[in-house]
Amino acid sequence: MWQLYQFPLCPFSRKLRLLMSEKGIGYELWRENPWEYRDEFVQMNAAGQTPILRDPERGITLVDSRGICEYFEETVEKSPLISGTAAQRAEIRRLIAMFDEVFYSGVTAPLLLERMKKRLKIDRNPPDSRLLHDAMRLGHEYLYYVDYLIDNRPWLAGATLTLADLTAAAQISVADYLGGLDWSGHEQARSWYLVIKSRPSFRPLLSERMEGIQPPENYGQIDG
Ligand SMILES: N[C@@H](CCC(=O)N[C@@H](CS)C(=O)NCC(=O)O)C(=O)O
Repeated sequence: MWQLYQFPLCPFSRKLRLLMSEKGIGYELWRENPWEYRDEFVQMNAAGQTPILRDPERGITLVDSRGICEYFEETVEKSPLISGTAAQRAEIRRLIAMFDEVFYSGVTAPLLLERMKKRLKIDRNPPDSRLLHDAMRLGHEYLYYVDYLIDNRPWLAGATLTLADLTAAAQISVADYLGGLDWSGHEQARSWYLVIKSRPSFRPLLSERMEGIQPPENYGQIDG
């Protein structure tokens, strides 16, 4: 059985959980707070980041969500999530990079800092309202971009559900948990997100809580 080292609000671990669940791959959750730099954890991943995926029986340790997702895409045929022509696969990967890199650094990471790490005293610096404001404004811009994509395609990267949808939804779900997204005026983005939230793969994420931090009331709702 795979062991996934993660904490509830790690968007990269969420993406991986969604992919594994869509592909029917079993795993158990192992709680890891990367900021504690546990010796065994840093030995597994010198970068000191979650997620890490481990199968002790087979002696396999995989690190970095993108590499791990590609590993399963190559080894598990069920529910392909990076498929189609080379151009279509490039589009899927473009959106994955956009949400994993730009959305994460501009929206999710500052929200995690201000609304998780500072509240839980993991980071002892004073609150920075400017940082929070900029992150929320950028989040709003991204919801416009999702509106635009969904105006033109059924799913973010094209005709079918792909890893681009799971990646975007994983990042967005963490920003939403932390109260960082204003959905008003984003009907297309909202309807896309509701469809993803309703999938069985998403349900366990929605019911999970980070200790000491409660999400807004509508975070777990799947009926609009
Ligand atoms: N490129 C990595 C990024 C992983 C990452 O940034 N993880 C964050 C948690 S969301 C982390 O472990 N940060 C270290 C910390 O918070 O101390 C991946 O895709 O797995």
